[in-house]
Amino acid sequence: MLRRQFLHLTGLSSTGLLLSGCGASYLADVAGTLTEPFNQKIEELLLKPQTPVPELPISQIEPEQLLINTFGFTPKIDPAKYRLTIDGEVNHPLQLSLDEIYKLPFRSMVIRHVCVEGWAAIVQWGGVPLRELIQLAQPKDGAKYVYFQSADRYYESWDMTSCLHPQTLMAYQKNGEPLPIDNGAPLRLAAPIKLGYKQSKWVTRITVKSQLLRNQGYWEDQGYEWFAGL
Ligand SMILES: Nc1nc2c(c(=O)[nH]1)N[C@H]1C(S)=C(S)[C@@H](COP(=O)(O)O)O[C@H]1N2
Ligand SMILES: [Mo]
Repeated sequence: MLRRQFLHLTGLSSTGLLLSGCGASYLADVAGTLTEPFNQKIEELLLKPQTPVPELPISQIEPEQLLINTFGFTPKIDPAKYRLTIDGEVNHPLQLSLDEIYKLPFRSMVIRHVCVEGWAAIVQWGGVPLRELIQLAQPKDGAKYVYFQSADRYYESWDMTSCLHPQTLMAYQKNGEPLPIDNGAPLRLAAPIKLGYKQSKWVTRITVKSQLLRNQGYWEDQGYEWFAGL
């Protein structure tokens, strides 16, 4: 496909999605597939600098604009008993407590959260970059996708490249405070490179996979775009 046509499709996909929900998902899927450099090894991906999204000043945070968007129930998680499982196509499957997660490298960022339902909010998220967790588990060659299971039975899957992006966080802080339960405590995905529905709250399990099969995501399985890049 010509680059011009491709850019046209990409442009269509994001505006179309914002205006009409799942209406443009077919075109978006085509564009998404073309942008995924899936044939690279993890080590190459980790070394390759990915373009960061410009971050915003703290003064621009919009605490009232971030609407709670929870489609099922709000799970009650005991922080002392909580464990994050990382498994699948990895050499070192692991389980981490919150205290162990809090000791890992910390990053915070002020970015725009964009929900497909037509609202957006500037938020500060703080937490551990997902790439740190994935590196700890040591994915095998051919690991291209990552599945996220949440305590409310929400589920998602991402491409590995987006998971290794430096601004993809497993967040435990919002606007400089401990993450509220409604926003996904103790641990949620937060990234400026994907639409809101990709950013799972209450994540309990991260599973690395070589193939993208069924159960791609709670909204994706109802017709929404899988890549959902911003
Ligand atoms: N587990 C879980 N994660 C979820 C959702 C959900 O219902 N359950 N909603 C998604 C949607 S559509 C959006 S826009 C954001 C909203 O995050 P917030 O409620 O912290 O504003 O969470 C996403 N992650
Ligand atoms: Mo959303």
